[in-house]
Amino acid sequence: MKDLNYMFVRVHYDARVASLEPLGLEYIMTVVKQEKKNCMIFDESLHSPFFRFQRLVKHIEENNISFVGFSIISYTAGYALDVIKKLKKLKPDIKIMVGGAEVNINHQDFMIDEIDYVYYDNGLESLRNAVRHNFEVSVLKDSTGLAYKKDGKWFENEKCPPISSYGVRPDRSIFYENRKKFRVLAKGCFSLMRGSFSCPQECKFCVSRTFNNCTYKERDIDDVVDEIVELDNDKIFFVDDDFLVNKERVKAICKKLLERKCTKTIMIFARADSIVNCEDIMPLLYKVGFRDMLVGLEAVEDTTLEKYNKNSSVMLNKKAVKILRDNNMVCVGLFVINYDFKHKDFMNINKFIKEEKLIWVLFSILIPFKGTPVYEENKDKLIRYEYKRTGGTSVLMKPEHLPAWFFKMEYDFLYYVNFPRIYMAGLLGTFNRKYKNKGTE
Ligand code: B12
Ligand code: SF4
Repeated sequence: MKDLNYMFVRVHYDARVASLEPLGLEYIMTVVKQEKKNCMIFDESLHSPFFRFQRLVKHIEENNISFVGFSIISYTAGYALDVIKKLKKLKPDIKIMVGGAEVNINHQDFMIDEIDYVYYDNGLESLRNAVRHNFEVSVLKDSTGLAYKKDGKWFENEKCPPISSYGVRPDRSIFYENRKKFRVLAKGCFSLMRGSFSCPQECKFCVSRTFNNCTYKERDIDDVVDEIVELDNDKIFFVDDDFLVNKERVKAICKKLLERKCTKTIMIFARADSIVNCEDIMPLLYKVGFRDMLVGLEAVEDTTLEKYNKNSSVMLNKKAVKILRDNNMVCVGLFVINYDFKHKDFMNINKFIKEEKLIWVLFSILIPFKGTPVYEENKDKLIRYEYKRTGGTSVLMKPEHLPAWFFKMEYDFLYYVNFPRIYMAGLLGTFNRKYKNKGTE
């Protein structure tokens, strides 16, 4: 069979808060290139919002592409499926594959006529093997985490066991060529890194924990440190769900970064209880360059945290915020708006933000993602559950105490009250001035 020419697409997304490199596709690019095949990434968000489909087709034709892979998260799945259907109609010979977070969790939803391959494996070795053999059916039948068609009928394979490494480094050429276009609101240009897989906790609304067969695994410390040091950017954002899970490992990473005289600014996700557990090493983390932690505070009532099985408490949340404040680190408070909220609950969130002096905050209306316990508990109550409404800003269930329009208004109000402060911080350069690691401490 003739070699395929590959293009991997990230469809456009709402990049107002953050425009970030397509790390998942950068990993895939490495694997495909290592198999000596032509491969490119097409990131729609880097281009103008006009004539998107025409541009995609132009890129396919100009580069003689015969295989298109789409990266899909729930929020972008509806749009991606529309594009796929149009593309398959226009160019029936092109092979189409899908992968990404939503596909990983609900792969059967993508086993449709217009798609040829569905990829939901934990690692990338199965993909590598398929690429090496130009997707021959005889190879696909043993390819883990991959669904394919034979004689018009779908076949699906089990995922491989959990992984602790992709075994390769991401090909970041798209990032280096478009640095100016990748940035986080009010903070600047961050590179993404992954140091671990999945999360050991079991919050009922969360999809991240279901990745990697629900098994938390860590990458080798030296490998992580090497990547941090070698990366050509002074700001790094770890996408690990809780970077502070394993205190001894964090200490070892810090020690090695100090030895290597690394002076980068690092942003991470961290649970409140992990921050509290790491209180004594916060000065060390600061010294290394950890300046910014996104913390899933979720709620300001213990009863709500219990409903989510968050395994945390408001007291712990407050303690974590204080620890970060005392150590001169940014706490980005992530809040979830529950459908049982009354007016006072919205007000209490604002009160909490004020009292705890939080500058950076993000709010999401609870998304009952398919594949989570929250979805199972509420699937009969969902209103217009469509992919494009899973961005955290849509009302997907009837609020228990407020009319839906008023509930949405209360939610929007949280942004109106809190975002001017963040834009202001951006204008004043607060992040770089106060928090950036200047390597002098
Ligand atoms: C970075 C990030 C973002 C960025 C970039 C998003 C984007 N469109 O690319 C920003 C900040 C903009 C963002 C925004 C949002 N995000 Co986000 N985000 C992440 C995060 C933290 C890391 C993603 C990442 O880089 N992972 C590392 C790489 C290596 O993994 P990967 O991308 O999954 O790719 C691997 C595989 O999936 C696969 N793969 C990926 N694509 C493809 C394609 C093909 C063809 C193949 C074969 C394989 C393949 O290969 C890769 C290597 O194994 C994840 C959390 C997580 N744990 O992954 C959430 C996550 C993806 N986001 C999520 C959500 C819900 C959102 C938001 C709706 C915000 C919200 N309210 O929660 C918005 C919506 C986007 C928008 N604004 O338009 C969900 C998606 C849930 C779902 N069911 O799909 C996640 C999983 C977080 C969560 N636990 O809820 N996000
Ligand atoms: S701690 Fe965060 S990543 Fe882990 S299960 Fe809970 S919400 Fe998901």
